[in-house]
Formats: sequence, C-alpha cells, structure tokens
Amino acid sequence: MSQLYLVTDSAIAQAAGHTLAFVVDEACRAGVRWVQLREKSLSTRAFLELGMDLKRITQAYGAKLIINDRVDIALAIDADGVHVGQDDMPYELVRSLIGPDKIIGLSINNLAELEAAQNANVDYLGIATIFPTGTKQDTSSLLGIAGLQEICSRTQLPTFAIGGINTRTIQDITRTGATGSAVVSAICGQASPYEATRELIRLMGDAQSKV
Ligand code: TZP
Ligand code: MG
Repeated sequence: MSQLYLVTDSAIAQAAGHTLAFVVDEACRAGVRWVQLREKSLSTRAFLELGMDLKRITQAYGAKLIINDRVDIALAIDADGVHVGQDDMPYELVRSLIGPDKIIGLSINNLAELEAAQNANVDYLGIATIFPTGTKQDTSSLLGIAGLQEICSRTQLPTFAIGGINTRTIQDITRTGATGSAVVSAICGQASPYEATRELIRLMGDAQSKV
C-alpha cells in the first residue's frame, strides 16, 4: 500500500487558518502514518515545544514522527527518527548519535547522490524535487515522473517522492512504484486537512489497484 507522508510547514498551515497541531491531528485521523516536523524559522525553544506536542499527537495514532535536520530535538523528544539533506549533518554521524533502532531519511536529488546513498545506513530516501513547488525556494532541477521512475528502478531502499504532489499529480507518483508521496501544501494549506488527506489516500489507492 502506497504511503502518504506529511511534511509540516507552520507558516502554510497558519495562512490556511490552522495551527500545526490541528493539521497533524486531522491528517493522522484521516490516515497519515508518517509526519516530518520541518520548520526553518522557529527558535529552538519553539521547535522543541512543537515537537513535544506533535509527539503526543502522532503517538496517539501510532504514526511515526521524524524530525528534519535537528538531531538534538529528535533526541530530546525521543522522536522516531531524523531526516537530513545533502548539506546537513552526514547520515553516518546522525546514526552514531541516534542509534541503530531509529529511522534516518536522506534526501537525494539526482543519480549521483543516489549512487552515493546506495550502501548508506539509512532507512528511506526522500526523492526531490519532482514537480514545481512554491513551498521550497532552493529546489534543484526537477526530476519529473521519468526521473523519479529511473531512481526508483535503481534502488532497493524505500522511496518517498516530494515536490508539487497534490490531488492532480499523486496518481502518477503512485504508478512509478515509489513507496510513497510526501506533501506539504496539499495538506497543510487546505481548508480541511482531514478531507484533503482522505482524498489523497483515496487517489493513491485507486492508482495502485489499477497497476
Ligand atoms: N523538498 C523538496 S520540495 C519540498 C521539500 C521540503 C517542498 C514540497 O512542498 P509541496 O507543497 O508539497 O510542493
Ligand atoms: Mg535539511
């Protein structure tokens, strides 16, 4: 079953009239089981408090909570894991800090980065960026469906696609055989995060049953 991964952005949630805790609760209630706390402009204290809130919510639903970049926060709240990009703390160091049982996600943007990650001690790959997105400014060149397909065909690691995935594009992602889709605005920025999540999950299920 293809999986839906919610990546947070409290500014986008706020612009849609929601707190992040509400968005995460609604998304989990609708079936999301992967949540990544990704906040680029919060103070450490605010990040920590949000992390504690989200830990309580995700735990209640049996969903995993992954922390973007901040190994210290992941350790402090006993999160399920850490997600790092190519310019963040090297995954070997993250592993030595968080231990063998926690989850590490690593973002890759192209085939060269995939090759370097093939024997890495990580648990999944984030594949970025698939489609144009207004959510992240510094995106590398776009992979599109063909690029995603090529990456998925060359790795045994679980793969979560990210970038511009929404109700119009999620079925194409599902058909590539990627493990799942990660979204920000398609949940955080919607009037009803619950209904938006239900619809994304329904579309993924439909695409999959036609493979
Ligand atoms: N990494 C690559 S694109 C992106 C991240 C975090 C943002 C994706 O946001 P959206 O709103 O799902 O397009
Ligand atoms: Mg990062």
